[in-house]
Amino acid sequence: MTTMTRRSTLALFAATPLALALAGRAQAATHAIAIEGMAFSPAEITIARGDSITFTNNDSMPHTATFRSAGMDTGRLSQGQTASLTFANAGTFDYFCAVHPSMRARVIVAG
Ligand SMILES: [Cu+2]
Repeated sequence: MTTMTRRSTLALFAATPLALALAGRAQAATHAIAIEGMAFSPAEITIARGDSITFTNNDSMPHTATFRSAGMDTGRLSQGQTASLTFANAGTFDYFCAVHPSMRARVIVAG
C-alpha cells in the first residue's frame, strides 16, 4: 500500500513541470499597440514567440505598421481600424509607417 502511494506521488511530481511547460507554450498572448499622435505606443515591446500584436490607429490620418524584415504589414489603417500580426520567429524587428516613414518602432520576439 505504501509503495503504491509513493509511486503515484512521484509520477504526479514528474508530470507537473511538463504539463506546465506545454500549457505555457499553447497559450499565445495578444498584445496591444496604439498608433496615436504620429507615434507607436509603446515604441518598443518584447513578446514571446507565437504571440500576436493588435495595432489600433487612433489618429485621424491613416497609418501602417510595416515590417520589412519580417515581410509583414498591417496595410493602411484608417482611424479606429485595427489589424493583428502574429510573430512566429524570434528576433528584433524594426518597423515603420509606410505613410510617414519617420514613425519608427521595434518589436522584440524573445527566443
Ligand atoms: Cu503614419
